[in-house]
Amino acid sequence: MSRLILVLGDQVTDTLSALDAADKTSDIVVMAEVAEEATYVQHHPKKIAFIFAAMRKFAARLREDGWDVRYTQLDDTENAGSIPGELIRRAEETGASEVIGTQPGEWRLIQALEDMPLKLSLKPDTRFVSTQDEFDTWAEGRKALRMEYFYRDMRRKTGLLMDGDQPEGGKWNYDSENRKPAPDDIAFSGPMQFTPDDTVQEVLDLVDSRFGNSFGQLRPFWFATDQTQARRALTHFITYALPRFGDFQDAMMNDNRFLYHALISPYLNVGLLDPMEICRAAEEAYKEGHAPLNAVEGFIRQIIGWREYVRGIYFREGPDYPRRNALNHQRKLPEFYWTGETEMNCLSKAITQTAEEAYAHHIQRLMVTGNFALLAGINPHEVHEWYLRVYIDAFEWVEAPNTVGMSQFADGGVIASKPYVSSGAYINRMSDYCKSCRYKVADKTGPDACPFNTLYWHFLDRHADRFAKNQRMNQIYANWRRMDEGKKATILTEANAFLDAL
Ligand code: FAD
Ligand code: DLZ
Ligand code: SF4
Repeated sequence: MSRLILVLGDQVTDTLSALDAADKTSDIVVMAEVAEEATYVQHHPKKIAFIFAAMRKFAARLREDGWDVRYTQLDDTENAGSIPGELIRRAEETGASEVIGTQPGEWRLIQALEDMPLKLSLKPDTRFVSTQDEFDTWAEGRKALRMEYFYRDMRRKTGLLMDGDQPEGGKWNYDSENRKPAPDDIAFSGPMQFTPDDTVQEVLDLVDSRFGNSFGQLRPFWFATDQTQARRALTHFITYALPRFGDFQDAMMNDNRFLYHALISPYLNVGLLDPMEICRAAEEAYKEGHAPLNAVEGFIRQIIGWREYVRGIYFREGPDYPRRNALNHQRKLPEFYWTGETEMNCLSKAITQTAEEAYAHHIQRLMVTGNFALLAGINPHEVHEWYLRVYIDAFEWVEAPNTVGMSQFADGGVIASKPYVSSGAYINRMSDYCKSCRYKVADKTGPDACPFNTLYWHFLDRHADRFAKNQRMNQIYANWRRMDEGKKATILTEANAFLDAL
């Protein structure tokens, strides 16, 4: 009897474990655009369009390859509205009683599939460098789960940038060379952009009519939506941007949204690109003398280090992870996260860009929107939902550890050894945002003072019980204690007034 092979919107990969386990001659592939996945949070329209287009093109490829694919479009009248609903409908239609899938990247969907009245077999997602067992074995018994040590194991496992059993160049990590401030101009013209073909146009019209009122702009839409395009985008990045990627990895600019970043996370996360394919291409660029070690090591670390590590954390920590709130932050997300209308130029730029591109790079996410939310004590679950909604690459397994853990410290330090907070000085050092801001980054108090400056001390003061004993924060707390009492009182009063007005 035939079985149903489930392929989800972020599983559009030929080598998917569910397809590997299937028999092309008798099994039936099920793919479905469903309201539940498109609305469990109100995704950015670009994200929905990207996923639907990639799904439609992948389904066409599977058909060409001889698979029987039952594909449901969002506006099909018989659409059951959810993945389990569609599987049940297809089971009735075909007489199949068993479903084979690849483990979804979200606890919510795993649970929903397990609750279905159909026999289910979920295969591990093999599109990662490490397995969950490997991660759990690494994590077992460790006092702190620091990414750096996991990353070294991944270097040893893959052999990437290894010289025998030693790291290439003698050091594991070249991050200290990757913190150059914003340059005057950028020689890279940005990621490769694709003109929407007929499939993409059709999806754009559908998304416009159904989700046109969600946060963010659908058009222009230029993302790659199939493997061939994604590979071209990768080659473009390796050729033109990778050599400078490291230098300006943390920089931010008013007039350049992408700097030397790859913009490959959406392609990687839905499976149009494979992590090892990307890392080997980057390593090759180093070996050929095309890109320096600091750039290539920094880039590879993001993929076999951070990306694999956050996935391990998500599945190790369990379904309650996105609800954690270790610092008991309860303030509502300010309205300007949806409009970009704030006089704080850094936030306005990062949010406006997010609305237009469904993309902001790591430091914009961590040290602008994330930093502000943490300093202001915004409820981390609201922050988590915001990130899950607004970015084209956002799937819970990767978004939640980055937001709840790394950015908001809401997991109490599972990921970060100290909170990622900074005053305006950091943003000023790494960007040109402050030059065109109504606030003065040099002012610590007063009507023109940068709000990050007062909020920074407010955060440290209100969480002194937790952080003052943290060795990595000793110096900062010593500075706070040494500060004149009158100045401290002014800072806290002004921060409170700002928060009250939010
Ligand atoms: P580059 O800077 O060019 O890096 C190359 C690749 O490395 C990325 O494509 C990505 O696959 C990987 N990578 C880099 N940093 C990380 C990281 N911290 N975790 C996992 N992978 C990483 N990334 C997502 O893919 N999805 C998310 O939903 C997401 N949410 C985030 C939320 C917050 C609060 C923060 C601080 C970071 C988040 N990140 C997320 C990580 C990172 O910001 C993005 O991966 C990166 O900006 C993607 O752009 P890029 O392809 O140009 O990356
Ligand atoms: C994100 C998303 C969206 C918007 N729509 C669909 C869809 O209609 N059908 C589908 O199979 N997958 C979709 N996805 C991706 C899923 O939400 C994703 O597989 C889970 O969140 C697990 O990562
Ligand atoms: Fe942001 Fe402060 Fe700089 Fe304005 S002055 S851009 S609010 S850091």
